[in-house]
Formats: sequence, structure tokens, C-alpha cells
Amino acid sequence: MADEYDYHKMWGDLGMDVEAHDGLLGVVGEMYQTMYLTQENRPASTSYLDGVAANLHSGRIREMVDGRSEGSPKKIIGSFCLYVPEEVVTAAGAVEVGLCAGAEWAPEEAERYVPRNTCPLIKGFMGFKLGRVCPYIESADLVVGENTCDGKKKAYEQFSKLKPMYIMDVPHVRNEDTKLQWRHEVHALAARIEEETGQKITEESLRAAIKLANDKRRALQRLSDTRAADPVPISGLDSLLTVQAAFMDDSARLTGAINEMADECEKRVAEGVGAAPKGAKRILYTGTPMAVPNWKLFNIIEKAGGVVVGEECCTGSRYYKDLVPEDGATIDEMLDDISDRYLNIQCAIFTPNNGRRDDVIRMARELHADGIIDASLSFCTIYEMEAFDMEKAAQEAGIPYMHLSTDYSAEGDGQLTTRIQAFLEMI
Ligand code: BJ8
Repeated sequence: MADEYDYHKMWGDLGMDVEAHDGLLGVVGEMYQTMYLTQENRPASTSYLDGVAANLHSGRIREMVDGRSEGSPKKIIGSFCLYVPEEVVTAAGAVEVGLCAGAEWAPEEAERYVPRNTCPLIKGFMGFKLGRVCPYIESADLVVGENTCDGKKKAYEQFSKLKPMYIMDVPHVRNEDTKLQWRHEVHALAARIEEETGQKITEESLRAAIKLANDKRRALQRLSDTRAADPVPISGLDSLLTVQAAFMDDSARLTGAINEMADECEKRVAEGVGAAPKGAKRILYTGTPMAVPNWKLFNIIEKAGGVVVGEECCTGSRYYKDLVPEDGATIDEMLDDISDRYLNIQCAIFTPNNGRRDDVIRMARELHADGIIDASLSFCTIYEMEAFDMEKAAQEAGIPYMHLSTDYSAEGDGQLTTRIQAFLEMI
């Protein structure tokens, strides 16, 4: 425990199952120890990430909950998806946090609400809620869901019985009509968050919120650029955690830390210092998002001697590659700019979604990837479907490609490791 503060009391006050939560923290702490703290040649500045991981369920929650009782942030808004614009939430005086969905918890209880053959991410958030072990879910005043995949859309009907929810309707095609429809959704979200916080969005607060989110994205872009080097200055595991942290940590503080990581990585590149040896097999990841603590695939790749140099996914480049214009003159103009930026996120719920394939091939080239690993969480039909054309695009580009389907359990890890080792040897 970082200080004398009584976190058990805080978790109890939030209505959590404190004993079960202790068990969860023990398991995640061990995973962090085995996967992260055994890495060699990490940039010193990644110690910030160790602090984020250590404080994820304790110090960070305390900071937000204490802040709320003092009126800043006014409310805690939970989300499960990249389509929920953080700028809007911030501008209305609230804080947006990603909710726990990256591990299996209380599956039997979850199966009282969703079918057994449901994507692990969905089953995960149902289990975390029913088991009362996620302080983000328990401290959230409102959860903003989105009609994206069928699984989430229907699971939210169940989740809303357990927690106050507001649902955004995300279009599934991109055209002039849906552009207007999505703008309407983003304006409606702004009104709903204003109602929740009792604070009006102003030109000034929205402009500042856009800049805050863009600064974080610019810092992540800088860090990502350094990963084109050989040897690569930072591991995929640390890069993944940096983006995962962006969904939970204080934005301004994290941006400062990412810029320090980028400074150090740029220096490492100039000096030829790597987190992996020069010539290590370079992998571009694409596929479903990896919520904390879903680190297993990157851990397997990197422990097998490969190195992940980029992530085309929602816990990767999709989070930071596009900025919101900073020259909007009015609230409406800025909200429209935000809408348009978010509508461009290349999620497989869209049809067609060719931009994702273009991004994967572009990133593989820019980051000098030796191979692409495209992974879907089991039962995620839309990403599984896109894998067919993704493979074709990789073949046409002459880049070795492998598709995997995985879940959160460790059961198939042996087989996964064998397949990944074989792929790394082959490329
Ligand atoms: S914008 S990827 S975060 S929807 S893995 S729950 S799609 S069945 S998470 Fe996603 Fe938003 Fe898209 Fe990104 Fe469904 Fe697939 Fe499960 Fe998924």
C-alpha cells in the first residue's frame, strides 16, 4: 500500500466485495510481476507505468472520488468503447474512464445475463459488475454505452439493470446521412453530460478539452514514431500499457509522462539502444482491443523473442492517430469536428471498413514490421469476418500474416505459444 490511506474502507464504501477484490489484485499483481517486471532493457521512464499499474484500483480511484466530493471532477463517467468522445465529457466538468473488461470474472454469474458463447470482453464487464470487483464501475455515476456490435448492444440492456446507462447510437455505414445522425448523437451526449454534472459546456471548456485530448494523442504519436527504429526502443507490452493507461489516468499528468518516455526513446534510437535486440522479429498487431489486464498475447510474442512495434486497434493507433481540429469557432462547430473525427474510427462494426486494412498495411510498412498478427477475441464475429480480407491484403502487400482467436483464459496458452513461435521462425 502506497500510504496509510485505508483503501479497503474506500472499496467497501463503494459497495465492492473487498475480499474478492483482494484476490483479484493478487492475481493481477502476479501477472504484472511475471509479464512486465521481468522485461529487460526497459526505458527508465516506464517506471511511470509501474506506478499507474500499482495505483489503478487504489490511488487513481481515491483521486477521482476525493475530487468528486470537492467538485472536480463533478462526475465520473464510465465507458467501454472508443466512440464515446472524452472531449465532451471533460468539457462538461466530468472525467471519462474505461471500465474493467479485460479479464474473466464471475463467469457463472455473468451467464445468468448473457449466453455462455459471448465475447470475453462482454462477459468480463458483466462479471466484474456482478462480482463487484471493479472500482471504476462502482464509482461511475453514469455509464455511456454505444450500439456497436450486437453483443454489446444487447448486453447493455442487461447491464442497464445494474447501473445507470446512457446509450449512443453509432452508425454502421459512413455517408452524409449518417454523418449528420452521428453529429446529432454527439450533441445529445453533450446535453446528457451537462444534465448529469449541472455544468454547461462553454466554448472555452470545449476548446481546452479538445487540446487536452489532442496533447495526449500527440505524445502517443511521438512515442509510436520511435518504434520504427531497429532496435526498437520500447516493448510492445509497455506501449500497450501506455495506451491502456490513457483510458484511466489523469490526462495532463499522463501526457507529461508519455512525452518523457518519447524523449527517452528518441535518445535511445539515436544511441542505438533497444528494449529488444536489433534484428528481433517485428510484429504489427491488429484486431480486437486489449483492456487491462489482457497482456497475454504481447507477453507470449515478446517472451518468444519477437517484438510488437505497433497496434492497429482501439488500444493502439485508433486511439491517437487522428486529432480533432483546434480552430472550431463555436460550440456547435467544435462538437461537429469531434463527431467527424470519431466517425472515422476504423471499427469492424462499419461496412465496408476498408480503411482499417489500408491502415494496417501502411503501419506495417512505416514500422518495418516483418509480420502481422491479427487476433480476435472468441465469438467476435465482426473481427473474425474481417480477417479473411485482411489476410488477402497482407498477401498482396507481401507481408506474412497470422490470424488467431483467443479468450482471457490461460488454457490455450501452450498452443498459442507454439503457433506464435512457429510464425516468428517462419518470417
Ligand atoms: S470501436 S473495437 S472499442 S466496439 S471484441 S465487444 S466488437 S464482440 S470491443 Fe470495440 Fe468500440 Fe469497436 Fe473499438 Fe463486440 Fe468484438 Fe467483443 Fe468488441
